[in-house]
Amino acid sequence: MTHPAAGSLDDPTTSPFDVARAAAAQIAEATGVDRHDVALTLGSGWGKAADRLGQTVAEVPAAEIDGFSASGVPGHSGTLRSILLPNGGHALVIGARTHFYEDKGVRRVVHSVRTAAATGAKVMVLTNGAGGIRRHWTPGTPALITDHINLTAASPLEGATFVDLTDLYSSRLRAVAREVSPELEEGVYVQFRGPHYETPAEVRFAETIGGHIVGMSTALEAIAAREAGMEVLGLSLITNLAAGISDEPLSHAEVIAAGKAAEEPLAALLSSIVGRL
Ligand code: 8IG
Repeated sequence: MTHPAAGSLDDPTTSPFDVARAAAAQIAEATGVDRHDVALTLGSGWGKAADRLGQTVAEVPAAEIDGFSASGVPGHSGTLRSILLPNGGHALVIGARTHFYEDKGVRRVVHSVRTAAATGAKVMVLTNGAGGIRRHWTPGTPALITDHINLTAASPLEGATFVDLTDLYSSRLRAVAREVSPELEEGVYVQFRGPHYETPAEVRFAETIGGHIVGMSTALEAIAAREAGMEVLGLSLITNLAAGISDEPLSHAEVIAAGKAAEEPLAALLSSIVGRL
């Protein structure tokens, strides 16, 4: 079966939801799985969790699916995987994230989330590697996102689309995560545009306005997930203390190393959570 081209995300007269529907149809065809129940975007440090979730049914290079582009960040796999969960459900694992700082447009940033919704997913699990503001957080600490502050000055919503963001990071799903890991840290995620890390002054600002975690990805995706009617679970891996919180300068190598070291416990945490969704 072939699917009609839905048009380009770069064309403002094309509906991004039509492109997402076309992408979902392509995923169904490529994986043989008609509907997915839950979708997960795996950020830095979270990649290994995919292997723990269940049995991989199919893996597709994201670049073969409408609207996706090859990953621009080392440490992101660039594939979409369909996994059969032990409970019989189907998980779509998104290892390809487009960041706002890539300047490909916010439609591309949230295309994976809209596509996940179009595959039928009712729960969107968003994970990331991020900087930590709380002083007791050491690199490798996972944290539950309780809310966010979006400092990108952008929105994935187009036109007069007024979407309520109360309880965006679902209290039901947070309770599930805390059942699995009662001591799980938590905090408010502040999204900056990046790709530079913050200055120490910007980190003090983020703390003053109520933030605990600084990152470059998840807030815009969460908004699109809510618009699409999905329940959102957000998890950060604190790979580094935010700039100025410690005396250490930040390095991408440090971020990758902290992610690698945390892979095993994160995989165990995430698979336990997904098993209870
Ligand atoms: I990994 O310290 C990672 N991502 N904004 N700040 C921001 N994003 C990040 C950081 C950080 N670490």
